[in-house]
Amino acid sequence: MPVMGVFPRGSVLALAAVACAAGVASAGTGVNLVQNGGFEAGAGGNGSIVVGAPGWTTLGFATGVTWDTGAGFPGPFDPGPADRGANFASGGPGNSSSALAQVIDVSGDAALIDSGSASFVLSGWLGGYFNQDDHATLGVQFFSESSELLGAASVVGPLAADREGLTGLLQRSVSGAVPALARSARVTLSFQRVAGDFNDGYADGIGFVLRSPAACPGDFNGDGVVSTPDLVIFLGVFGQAVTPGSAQDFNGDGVVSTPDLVSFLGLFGTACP
Ligand SMILES: [Ca+2]
Ligand SMILES: [Ca+2]
Ligand SMILES: [Ca+2]
Ligand SMILES: [Ca+2]
Repeated sequence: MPVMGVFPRGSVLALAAVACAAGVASAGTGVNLVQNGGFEAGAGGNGSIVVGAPGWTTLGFATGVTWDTGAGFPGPFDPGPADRGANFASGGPGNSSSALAQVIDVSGDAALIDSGSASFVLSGWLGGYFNQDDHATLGVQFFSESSELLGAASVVGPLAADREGLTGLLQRSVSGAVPALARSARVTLSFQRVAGDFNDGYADGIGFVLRSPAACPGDFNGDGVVSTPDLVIFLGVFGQAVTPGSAQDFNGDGVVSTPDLVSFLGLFGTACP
């Protein structure tokens, strides 16, 4: 956004430091392991005040902003997630580079990961302002027990041309294999300013999902068969936006819809191996 108010520098730094607790989520497959991926856990700010984001380590002036801030920020009717809630994250005022990061403990899935068959889907709604190329980049790094970097992946959010010059957020994702011996995954949202004073990299709806090909697809309640209770669970999220890679989102497009129903019905009545 082009205009910002007075920036209370001292208090901002103190608040950003307080928000630095590293997030640790319990591991599991088919569910979003990101803590506060929608930035709804804390009150968003108005862009001029840096409030950080609970669950995320704040590097620089990255901060949550409310969707109803106005003043050039993306609003409730601009491109963005259907379930956008009250807040999104931005790069923050008066800086060219900032980030939010959290560490996810995946040691609970060590056996699956070390078998070499675990995969991941990292996703998020990323965006920017008007005709500026300010943008957000979403990445993940995998570390061993001894903090050795084992692998990484990232996806760059849309630039102005990709957004057709519109202020807003578009969904992006990257997927791949989880390296054997990985015990933690560090998810980082980096915000880069290219134009103006405000760092208008924006993000919302961040997801990191582990997937296991050996699991029994369609058996959402884990009782070994794909049957009516699983159908009830499926219908409970039908038509909804979900984190790409969630168990009910068979084709990984971030919404539970007819193609997923076709996949589910193809499994209905089967027993798990
Ligand atoms: Ca949100
Ligand atoms: Ca800007
Ligand atoms: Ca079942
Ligand atoms: Ca789907």
